[in-house]
Amino acid sequence: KGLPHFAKGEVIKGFGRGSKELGIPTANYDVDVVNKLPDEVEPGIYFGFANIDNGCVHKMVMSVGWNPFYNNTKKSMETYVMHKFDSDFYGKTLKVVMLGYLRPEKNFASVDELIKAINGDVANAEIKLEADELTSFVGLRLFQNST
Ligand code: FMN
Repeated sequence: KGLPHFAKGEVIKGFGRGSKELGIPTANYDVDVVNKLPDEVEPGIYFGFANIDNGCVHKMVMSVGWNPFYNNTKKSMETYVMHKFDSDFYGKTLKVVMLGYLRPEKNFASVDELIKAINGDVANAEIKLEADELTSFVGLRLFQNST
């Protein structure tokens, strides 16, 4: 419900756990972008496409909610862009289109299990985003325009 959802905003610093603890760097949006998320887009893990500063469009997975494993107090949208980048994207513009829902956010007994779950999400997203009706989103004008 509420999909596809388009979002655009500057990447801000999260808690920095993504890259250090998990080895999975996530790009965080500020509250203004999070607040634009319609209520029918429930917390959970989503897949779609993303780009940075109008660059190449890559697959992405996004966690929406409160990260029960870390018990965050602020709702967040954390995007893992499925591509190897040389540097971080703080201050850059992240555009995303959320296309599908994978699972609810869960709590885990260990960081290892969280990492396993995220790797599973990436594998699922990889397959689902190959669907013909979704690949057309790669060419979206949103990703090219500098507006
Ligand atoms: N956090 C949870 O507590 N439970 C989850 O089920 C969960 N699933 C995630 C799935 C994906 C695909 C991603 C990218 C993140 C997920 N997270 C989940 C959030 C991570 O805990 C979070 O990205 C990490 O704490 C890094 O946060 P930071 O950027 O604020 O440091």
